Amino acid sequence: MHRARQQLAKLLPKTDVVIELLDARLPQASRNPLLHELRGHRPCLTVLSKSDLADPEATQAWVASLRSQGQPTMPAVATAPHAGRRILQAARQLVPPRNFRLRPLMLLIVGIPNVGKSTLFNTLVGRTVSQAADKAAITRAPKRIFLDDETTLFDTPGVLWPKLEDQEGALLLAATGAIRETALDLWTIAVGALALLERHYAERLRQRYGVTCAPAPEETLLAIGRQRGCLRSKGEVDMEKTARIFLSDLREGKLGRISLQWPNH
Ligand SMILES: Nc1nc2c(ncn2[C@@H]2O[C@H](COP(=O)(O)OP(=O)(O)OP(=O)(O)O)[C@@H](O)[C@H]2O)c(=O)[nH]1
Ligand SMILES: [Mg+2]
Repeated sequence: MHRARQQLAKLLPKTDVVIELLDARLPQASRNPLLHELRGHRPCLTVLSKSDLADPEATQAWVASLRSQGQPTMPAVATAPHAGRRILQAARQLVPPRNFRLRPLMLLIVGIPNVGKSTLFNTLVGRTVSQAADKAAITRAPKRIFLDDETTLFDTPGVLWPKLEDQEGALLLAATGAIRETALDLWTIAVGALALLERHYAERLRQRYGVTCAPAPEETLLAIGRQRGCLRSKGEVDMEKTARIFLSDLREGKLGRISLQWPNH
């Protein structure tokens, strides 16, 4: 991570526009304060990525909230071809006009691990040039491509910040796969995510797992384990297996479009 930070610090002085990807399901937890510091006053376009997995109502509220703070923001599905054109257009508008043939516009895609940077990079380029996969820390070094005579685009490795002090934030990052699972206990991640889901999506949980939310999320998760037949030989719930099933369902959108953070909550 330290290396990734140094690589970014090297590229930023030449950058015209930073395209910062936030996970639309958790825009606050996926915003890296370090990136904010590094980019200084450079123009920045915030892209709420994976918006196809997020609750449309929450995404709309986030876009309005961030824009009202003066931050150019748009939602995107990185895999959709039209997403690329809209993002490029919006980024170009943030730079005063100049002869871009003499000094091409330099765009830098940044964000935490697994947020969809390389997927967006490939969409903007129109073919797969950067490896993308559902695992943190896939991109290891910046990748440059000349989009046309007037535009240079960089994909960069995901950057997290050294101290994840906000416990809830760290948990959300683990639940969506930005932090590798070894960093936090699977059961703890699943219980924490479930506790948040119960606030807005109790009905979805009932529909998918046939459980009603118990007073404690641990109990609800144990009930999910029982319903799914995740049992050990003595009839005890296999906690790790249950947590894995629940987290995969969440990550793959099997619980429907869900947001884990809302503005002003
Ligand atoms: N549903 C959905 N999945 C997406 C979207 N964008 C990216 N993904 C998926 O998210 C996973 C991570 O994507 P990457 O593009 O590799 O993420 P990254 O930010 O480059 O990750 P690192 O290089 O590890 O920092 C992949 O499985 C992508 O298919 C999106 O808009 N919607
Ligand atoms: Mg990548």
